[in-house]
Amino acid sequence: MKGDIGVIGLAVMGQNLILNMNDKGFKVVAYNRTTSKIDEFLNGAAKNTQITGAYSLQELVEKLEKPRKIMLMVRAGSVVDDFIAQLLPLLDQGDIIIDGGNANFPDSTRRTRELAAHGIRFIGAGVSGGEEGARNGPSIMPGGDESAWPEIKPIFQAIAAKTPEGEPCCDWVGRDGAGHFVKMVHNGIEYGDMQLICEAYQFMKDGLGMNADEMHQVFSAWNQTELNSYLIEITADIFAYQDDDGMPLVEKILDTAGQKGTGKWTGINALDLGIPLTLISEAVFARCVSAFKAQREQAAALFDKKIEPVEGDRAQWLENLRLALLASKIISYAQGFMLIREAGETHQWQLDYGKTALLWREGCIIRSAFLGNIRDAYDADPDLVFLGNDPYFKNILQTALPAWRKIAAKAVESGLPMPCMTSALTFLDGYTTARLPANLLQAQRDYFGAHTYERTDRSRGEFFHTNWTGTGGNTASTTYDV
Ligand code: NBP
Repeated sequence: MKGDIGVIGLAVMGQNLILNMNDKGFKVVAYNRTTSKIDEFLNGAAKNTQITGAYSLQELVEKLEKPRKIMLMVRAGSVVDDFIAQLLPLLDQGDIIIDGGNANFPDSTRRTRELAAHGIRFIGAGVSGGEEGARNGPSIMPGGDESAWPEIKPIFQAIAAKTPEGEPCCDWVGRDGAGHFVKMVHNGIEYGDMQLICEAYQFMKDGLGMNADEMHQVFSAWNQTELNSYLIEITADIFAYQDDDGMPLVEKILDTAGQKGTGKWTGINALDLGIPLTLISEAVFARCVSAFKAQREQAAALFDKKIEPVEGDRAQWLENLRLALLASKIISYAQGFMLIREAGETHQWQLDYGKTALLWREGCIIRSAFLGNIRDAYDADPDLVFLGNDPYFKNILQTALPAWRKIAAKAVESGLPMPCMTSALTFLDGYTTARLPANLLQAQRDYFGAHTYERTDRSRGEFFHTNWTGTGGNTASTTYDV
């Protein structure tokens, strides 16, 4: 009997995906560059299963049913291109290569096109959920050559996480790099969600003077509200975790955050596409600031920095904080979906926003009840340009606004850094302001650079230049949008 699918890469993700596929009745052939890991796997976690091994790519190809499906779960980047180059001479027309790693989406676009020229179908599939997701049901975001989707759909939808209604958190996203693009935005949103929780934590700890046990109680309670999500749940757990000496472990962890680049890619894409992805970008920068540990310590001493305690009714502050967190989270997702919309239109991916929210509903790090509401919002209005315009989300934002402003103001007053909650509020204030001061900005641009402006009393598209000083000329610069 030949294998249904081959998986290359036996690190944490590959092994767990293979075991998941085996559980669902698929015959998997496993390969790894360091072949000793194949034996370790077959004699270990894969013992007494249908999983078989291949000790060369030639053997792997021979052991697979046609059209062959080969999934790469290896380090992203050149390793993927190297494997593709080695596989190419061994494959037949119509065979399928899937990259399940964290590829940058332009690479998936390039690979789809390069492989299509050789008659090989390429799928770039974002996989989220880490080790636990891979084993028990990840969120999978496939894009690339759509003709390959029906071939891999039964396997991918079987192993994927399921929503409470039983729908798989895996469906076709779009052609070329669309799957990896959506995975990238997912990771960006993850950066935002995590930073928002961290800002709430600092407000509680340094502002309200709460201890780990109290914060455990608050996050556990918040997890029973609209904030119900995996990240809030694990945050509650983290506060309950004690080191050997009985002290909360979290307080012994160095406050410098790492990052692997997907948040940065999301921010870069937003700038390229002209989308105000302020919250996720602030979350990336917050990690950058955290990395300046030695500089921060020096500056803290130099400025004699103190955080003023937050006085008043603690329960009321905590409810304000919960609402500020929820409202900020809505803005983060609203901005993320603005980016997805713009990219979809730019690359003509024909994305389905509601379906995208459903892909993240379970299985991944940002999984939450909230994503079900986003899906409902796009089901009600597939052309929704701003998530906050949906009645459900608008109602939360409007209800939360007074509390959110109090939290932002108190944080500024107390010296508590709160880049994401405050920038989210500023974004909403800007987005809901019909007349911004950009008229002055246009005047400045025209004054120094003859960049021209449009007038409120003339139709759009008519451009004017003024000789502001009487000494400049009347020649305007070329009109362009940036
Ligand atoms: P790693 O990203 O650590 O990659 C390990 C695999 O890559 C091993 O099979 C290793 O083979 C192979 N590899 C490396 Br490294 N360099 C190679 C080379 N020069 N030539 C051939 N093979 C090479 O594994 P992972 O953490 O399981 O992640 C797999 C993919 O999934 C990555 O793209 C990752 O970004 C993505 N991802 C990871 C997670 C997670 O939580 N870990 C979540 C979601 C997505 P060897 O055994 O011979 O060294």
